Amino acid sequence: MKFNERVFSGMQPTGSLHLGNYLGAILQWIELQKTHECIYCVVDLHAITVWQDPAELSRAIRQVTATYISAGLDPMRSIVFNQSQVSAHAELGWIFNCVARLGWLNRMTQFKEKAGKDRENASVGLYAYPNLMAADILAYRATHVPVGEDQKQHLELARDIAQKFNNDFRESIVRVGREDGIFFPQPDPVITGPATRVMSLRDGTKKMSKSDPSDLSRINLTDDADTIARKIQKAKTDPEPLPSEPAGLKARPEADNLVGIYAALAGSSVPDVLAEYGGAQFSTFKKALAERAVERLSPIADETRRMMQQPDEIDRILADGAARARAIADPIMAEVKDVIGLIRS
Ligand code: AQP
Repeated sequence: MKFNERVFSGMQPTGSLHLGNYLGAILQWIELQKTHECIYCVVDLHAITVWQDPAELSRAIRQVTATYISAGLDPMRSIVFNQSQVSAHAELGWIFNCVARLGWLNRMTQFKEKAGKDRENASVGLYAYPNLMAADILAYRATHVPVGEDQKQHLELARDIAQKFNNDFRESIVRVGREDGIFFPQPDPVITGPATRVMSLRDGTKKMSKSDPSDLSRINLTDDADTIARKIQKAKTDPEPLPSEPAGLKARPEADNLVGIYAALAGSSVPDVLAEYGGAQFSTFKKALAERAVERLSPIADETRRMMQQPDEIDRILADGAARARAIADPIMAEVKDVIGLIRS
């Protein structure tokens, strides 16, 4: 069966969204909503795989929602909601815990990074996180998932889960009326943002991340103009001037990262940026980069702050999105239960 194209993606309310989230994912989300049916989720059930302060979690769910909309997502056109309001995610997540194999999850590098040395003390949820992510996508039979580079492995796992479910239940899938025996599509990652892997401003070999203890490592989408400029000014660099060709960025991770960010923000390319700034000192380049970043990002921060003054309006948007999401996911979940042989009311 040919599945209709449908886009799903989400972000965790584990802190303020940052430049990596914006360039790696949100910009594609905005493009895709012009041409596709899109479902954009605040994945709060993923957030609680590590400890979250309850009051801060509620605030972060609203703030991520406000940032999505301030950055350009249209909640009338796209479905915008938080994951825990739609029970299909948790239900299908459990079913996928029973489909996925331990060996598959043992290979997930993000779990290894996030659990670190204290693996025995990590939550079971953190380990099973990729199964819930597969459920997020497949509860809507989504076919396209715009993400940053770091999510590629999880997407491959989602494809494996879809395939195994289709194989394990083939006869039953045919019995419920799907003659080709294919129940779930194999979702495709869309990793085409202007900067699919934005690195930390303090260490060009580490991904820019919400959970980095140093706030100087990232530009938050809620930072004001002065903070953005200060963080760029303090960004780690090396003593050499900028090269004139991309080959000169090799083995210079911090320079590579800053030039990539500039190109992405300016809608230009790395060779063009180097043609303009080759030979320049970082002090000059950082000033230009800060101007670009402030011009692009501070309107998002201003609008997010304005929206956060009206939490009831944000909650209304989330409730409306959740109702529209349930209208898609609930019939699919009913069919999943029929396929598995679970009795439903
Ligand atoms: N540095 C990055 N560069 C490009 N894309 C990125 N993404 C995240 N960081 C970068 C993309 O943003 C989307 C949402 O990510 P998430 O909120 O689900 O969590 P994450 O990937 O784990 O991001 P963080 O910032 O590192 O969060 P914490 O620290 O809480 O784990 C995804 O599409 C991701 O690829």
